[in-house]
Amino acid sequence: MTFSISGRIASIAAAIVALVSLSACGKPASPYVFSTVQSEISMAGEAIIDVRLLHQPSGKPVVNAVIFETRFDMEPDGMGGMTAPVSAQGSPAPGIYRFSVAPTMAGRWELKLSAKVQGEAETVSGSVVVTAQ
Ligand SMILES: [Cu+2]
Repeated sequence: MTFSISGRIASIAAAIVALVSLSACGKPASPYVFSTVQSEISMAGEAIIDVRLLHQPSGKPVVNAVIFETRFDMEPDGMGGMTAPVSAQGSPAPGIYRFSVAPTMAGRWELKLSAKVQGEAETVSGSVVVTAQ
């Protein structure tokens, strides 16, 4: 056996570098991007959030996505535990998904979404941030 100490240190160092770069990369970025049509909503009465879902590589709107999970909370302002009702209102235009929300406090709210997209095995997740005032 002729393992040298420096050789073993080098291989341990290489393993650490591999681990660090693996965690830095994490999950590959999703090609699907959620964005808001307007980022400010009113506290007076019912507020509507229109969310655009885009397949970024092709630049095409994603139609017929099935959004099956939503959460509306104040995480952007450090209040992830403060939630408010959200209900899906269908798709008023291709690639646009409408939600009605009822924010209970002025500030930044995050609408978190999970969707099934045609031809995509994995669930597509994302969020948009709006300011209630
Ligand atoms: Cu709050």
